[in-house]
Amino acid sequence: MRVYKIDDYVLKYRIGHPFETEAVIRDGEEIEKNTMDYFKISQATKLRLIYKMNTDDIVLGLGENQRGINKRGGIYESYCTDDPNHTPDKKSLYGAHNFLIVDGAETFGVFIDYPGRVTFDVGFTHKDYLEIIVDDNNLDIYIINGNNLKEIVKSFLKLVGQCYVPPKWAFGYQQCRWSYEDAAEVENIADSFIKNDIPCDAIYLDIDYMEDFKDFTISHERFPNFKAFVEKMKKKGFRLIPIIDAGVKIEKGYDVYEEGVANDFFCVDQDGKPFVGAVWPGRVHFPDFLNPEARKWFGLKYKTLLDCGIEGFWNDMNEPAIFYTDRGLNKAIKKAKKSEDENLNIYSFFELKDTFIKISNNLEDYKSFYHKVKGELVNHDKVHNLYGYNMTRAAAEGFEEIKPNKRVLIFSRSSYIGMHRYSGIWTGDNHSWWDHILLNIKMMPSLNMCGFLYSGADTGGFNGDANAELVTRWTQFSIFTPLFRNHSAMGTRNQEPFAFDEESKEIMKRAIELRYAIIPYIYSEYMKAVINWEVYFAPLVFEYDDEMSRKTEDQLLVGDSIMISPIYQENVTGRYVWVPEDMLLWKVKKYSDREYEIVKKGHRYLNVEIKEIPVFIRKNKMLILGKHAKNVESIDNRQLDIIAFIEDKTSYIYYDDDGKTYDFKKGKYSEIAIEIEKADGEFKINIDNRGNEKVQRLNFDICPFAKALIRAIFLKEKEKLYEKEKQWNFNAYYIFT
Ligand code: MIG
Repeated sequence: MRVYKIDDYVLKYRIGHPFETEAVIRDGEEIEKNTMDYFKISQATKLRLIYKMNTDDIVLGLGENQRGINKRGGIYESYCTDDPNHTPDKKSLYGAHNFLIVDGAETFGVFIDYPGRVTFDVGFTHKDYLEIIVDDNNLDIYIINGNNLKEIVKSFLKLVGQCYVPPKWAFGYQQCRWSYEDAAEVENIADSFIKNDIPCDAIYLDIDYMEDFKDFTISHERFPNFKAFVEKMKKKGFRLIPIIDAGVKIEKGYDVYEEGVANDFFCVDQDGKPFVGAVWPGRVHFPDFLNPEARKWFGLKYKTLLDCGIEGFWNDMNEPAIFYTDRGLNKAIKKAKKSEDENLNIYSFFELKDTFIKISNNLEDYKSFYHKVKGELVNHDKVHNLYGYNMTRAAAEGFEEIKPNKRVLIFSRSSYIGMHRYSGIWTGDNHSWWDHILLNIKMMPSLNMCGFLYSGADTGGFNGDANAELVTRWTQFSIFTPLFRNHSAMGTRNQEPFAFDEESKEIMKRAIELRYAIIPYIYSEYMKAVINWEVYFAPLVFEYDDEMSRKTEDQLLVGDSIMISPIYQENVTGRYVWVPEDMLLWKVKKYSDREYEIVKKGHRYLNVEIKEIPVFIRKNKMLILGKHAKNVESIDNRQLDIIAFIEDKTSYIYYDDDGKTYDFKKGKYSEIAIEIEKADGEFKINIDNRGNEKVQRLNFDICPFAKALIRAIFLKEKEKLYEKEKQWNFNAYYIFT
């Protein structure tokens, strides 16, 4: 074991000769140390780390996983899996996010940087033991110290690098469905948004837009003159977002296939021949995304679509999902044939059935192909969790080359820590189940802690049929997730906001309008989180240290100013809420209606009618918002509103930038610093405008600890007078009585 000091808070323990995952972006200096902090370590064929937890410890993190925000009581396996049934017993989903934080007697974070299988037994086998089992003895372990959860997360995020930032329009509402089959149908969906006057920024193209499911092709039959269609749709206000799959169809004459074979860009089997698996198009080869040249080649392929005016993509099936291989299929067929004349009983029948079920995503298949890394063959199983990461990295690096300094929307299904620098993720094939709203709520902060800020679930649920109430309540939660996309599977009931009754449509429309109205806040908080190494979604325990807040699983802090308490149960008109400090409650039916209520710290049953979205503004915090428009680019932010809940003093930084480039990395962005102080019943407002040229007026709703609500208006009165001094570069002093 060799130990490296990354900084005062982070130590790296290197064991054996790990595969370079490129999850971490920082190096350290080797130091003299031969014991590991916190964990007992044992090495045999597998490596085990054991930590005895205290009764009151909570364990957070692990990104895309089942169960709670507090991961205690569960067992989780990092081995990226395409499993469309996210039931509570499942140990693996699509991502491998090996970072967790223990908070209690000791508070520390641990990141297991190993790209094969890792098991996290968080008090499952024995309630008091956290045991981490790694299938190998070559890995890096990072231990992150800090005084509190926020500090630990900050150190971790600095270690793994700055999160991806999509174009600003990608914070708008997005509509997807697997089976918007042709141009006419896509346009029809767009027109329905227009007709119903529901804001929307993007419509997705699922696998049907391709020709025979071949990547980087377009079906000319279903999408004649694709480029013109993309343009036409953009004029209407919608971007089209095509899907790209990992598998490349084996077909003579298909350029991607031909080039991949000619250049050895595909993963190989033990004989060195391109490995064959089957997915959508039937038999495919899998690009070897661990090979930088293959990555470059694949990344540049996105140009075909970028050249048609496409500005966003989603990368699917990149665990990689494998429907079958000849090996698995033949084995099952043989078994079936042999069983033909048998009298199958409970054991033999289920064995036969299992053989068929296990044809897909079979471990033996993952063990039977190889990557070429620096001239050496590496078994896929050992680096399995890096596949989706590197497919998506290929895309992002391609974009950077094809469209330098232009933000392109990209998110992936499979991921590993580090991929968050290149893209976002969506959480895969959930169900139209109420439980999956709750799972979505719990997953968001966990993903954020692992760096994945641009994320969201299929709103309304992917598999299965949804009813209006489910889609409504889910939409009312998703308005807060950076990626806000309604998506459903082929063959299920349609679930666009206008797919149900009039009343539900109206309610969803109001929710989506609220989303657009709070984009100033959402974007500002997202960007500040990115820049300052923070999370956008946090569990209450990040801010409040009372016992209830440590245990609250179904309320979240969104950015710095607000708390939400979504409804995730059917047929209810309210729920219990833990209010960790006095807050200002704004129950939104229509965001133009402003009625607030001060809610005292404590337990409370909150009525939440189907029309309502409760937004809690924290004490001494402000929520900034504007008005909705048909899409993000049409939003007029010359006037913004501020809802402030002030006991004594509060400040807020409103961030904005061009929304299109990465210039913010060079410090090119604007801020408006707003400070409100209450003294002797008067409010003093200070506004410092650092470069925002759009906003001309701020309206304040200030709620003090008094019964009466005071509405204050600050405006750029006498525009001309202040022009020379640069608007707002002065202190405004206003007294409200
Ligand atoms: O196995 O492309 O998660 O969002 O609609 C299904 C069809 C393949 C899985 C994705 C889903 C997408 C679907 N894909």
